[in-house]
Amino acid sequence: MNINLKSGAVVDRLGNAAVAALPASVQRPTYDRKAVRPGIVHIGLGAFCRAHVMVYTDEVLQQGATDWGVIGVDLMSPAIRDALNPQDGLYTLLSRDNGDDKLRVVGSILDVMVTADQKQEIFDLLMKPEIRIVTLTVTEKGYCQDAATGSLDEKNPVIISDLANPTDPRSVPGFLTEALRRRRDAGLAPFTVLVCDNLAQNGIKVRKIVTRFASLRDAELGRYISENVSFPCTMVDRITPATQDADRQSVASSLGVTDAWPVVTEPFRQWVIEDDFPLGRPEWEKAGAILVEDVTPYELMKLRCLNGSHSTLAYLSVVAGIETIADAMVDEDLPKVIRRLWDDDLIRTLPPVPGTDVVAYTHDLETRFRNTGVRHLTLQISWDGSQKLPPRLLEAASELYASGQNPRVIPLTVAAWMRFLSCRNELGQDYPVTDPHADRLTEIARNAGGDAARLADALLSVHEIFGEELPTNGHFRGEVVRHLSNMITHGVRYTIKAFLNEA
Ligand code: CS2
Repeated sequence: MNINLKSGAVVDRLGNAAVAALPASVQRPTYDRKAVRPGIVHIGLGAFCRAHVMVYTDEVLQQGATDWGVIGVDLMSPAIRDALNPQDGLYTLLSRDNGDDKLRVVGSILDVMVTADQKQEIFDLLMKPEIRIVTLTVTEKGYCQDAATGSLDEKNPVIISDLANPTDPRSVPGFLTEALRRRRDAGLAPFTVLVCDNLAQNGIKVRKIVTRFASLRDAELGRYISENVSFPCTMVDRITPATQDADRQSVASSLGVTDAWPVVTEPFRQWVIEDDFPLGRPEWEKAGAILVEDVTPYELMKLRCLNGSHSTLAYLSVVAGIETIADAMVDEDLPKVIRRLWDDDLIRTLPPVPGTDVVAYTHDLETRFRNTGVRHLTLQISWDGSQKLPPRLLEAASELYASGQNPRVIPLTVAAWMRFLSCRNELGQDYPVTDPHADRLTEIARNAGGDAARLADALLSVHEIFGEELPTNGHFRGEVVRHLSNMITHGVRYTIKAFLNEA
C-alpha cells in the first residue's frame, strides 16, 4: 500500500503528508490542523469515542473553531498512542450501512499520551488554563463504582492504593481528583468533567464518586469539588464494535495507505448534552449535538431500550452460539424477545422524551441492529455484565415492582446471564467471561453444579449487582429460577419458545 505524493515522495501510512493524496471519495479535514490548539483532554481513546466525541469535535474544527483540539490520554496501555502518534493523530472512520461504506479521516486528536510513562506531563497539561474540558470514555467499570448503588467502590484495590498514594493515582477517580487539586492549589478554575459512558445520570454519578474519593482523601477537597466542578450529564449513542484485522485491511485498500487503528461504525449517531460548561465548550450543536437542560429522559430511553436489548440479545446469543447482533436479528425468535422487552417492560418505565416517539425509536433500533455491515460480536457486548445489568435493566425492574407491575422479560435476561457464566455454549464451545467480578461469578456458577435455584440464589445475593431489595422479591426470584431451570434442562432456544408462547 502506498500513495505517490506530488513531490515524488511515496508514503505508506496515514498521516498529514498522506491526506491531500487520498482518494477523492474519502472525507478529510481541510482545516489547518497545525493552527488548532488543545482545549480538551480525553481519557480512554477506545473505538467508541473515536466514532463519536472526536467526530463531532472534528466537525466543529472543520467549521472554523481553532481552540478545541483534543489530547488523548490512555490510563492503561501505550497501544493507541503507538498507533496514532506516528499518524499525526489521524485515523479513519469507516461508516457502514449494510453494504454501503463511507470513509472519513478524522483530525481532532492532536496527540496521545499514556500515564504509564507520561504521568507528570499529563498533569502539566491539565494545569494549562486552555484545557477547559476533560471528556471520558473508560467504560462503566472504569469509574470504580459499586454498580448497584452507583457510589464509589471503596473496597476496590486500586482505590485503596490511590488513597494511600494520592499524588500518583492509577484510577479514574484518583486521577481526576489529583488534577483538580493541582488546579485548585494553583488558583486555576476547574475543568468541566464530561462523562460519555453508559451510566444512568452519568454526570451526577461520577460527581458523587469523585467527590467521595476526594473526601476520603481530604474533606475540604471533597467539598471544593462538589461545590465547584461541573459534571454535565450526557447521552452518547453510536454502535461501534472493536476493530478487527479485516477492517484494517479493508480500510487500507480503500485509502491506499495503512491505518494502524481505524474504527468501524454505523451511520447513525446521537449526542444529547446537558449545557453546563462554566469555561465554555465547542459549538457541538453545529455538528448536530442536542444541548438540553435535562438529559435524563433521553438517557433512560437509550440505556434501557438500546443497551438493555443489546444485553438481552448478547446473553441469549452467546449461550445459543450466535456470533453477532445482526445474526441474532435474523433468528426466528430473538427479535420477538426484544420486541416484548420494549413493549412489555421498558417503554412503560420511561418518562416522555421531548420530540421523540419512543415506539418509533425501538423500530429504528431494530433496523440498526440488522445492519450487516457492523459485525458487533455478542461476546463483546457480554463483557462486564455486573456493571451493565443494573443501569440497563435491573433499575427498570425495580421501578416496575415499585409501581405494582411485574417485569416479564427482564428475569429472562437475568437467567440468560446466569447461564452464560458457565463459560460453555450449547454447541459445546468454551468462551471467556470478561467482567471485573469474573472470578467470583464463574466460581459461583461452577459451585452450583447445574442446580438452577442454587445458582440463582447465590448470584442474586451479589449485592454489588442486585442491591438489597430485588433479590427479596418473590416474583423476580421465581421467574429467574423458572427460566434458568428451563435453560439448564432444555436449552435456551426451548426456553425462549416456551416464553414466547406464554400469553
Ligand atoms: C453495547 C454498547 O457493548 C455494549 O454493551 O451495548 O457499546 C452500545 O453499542 C453503545 O452504547 C451504542 O451507543
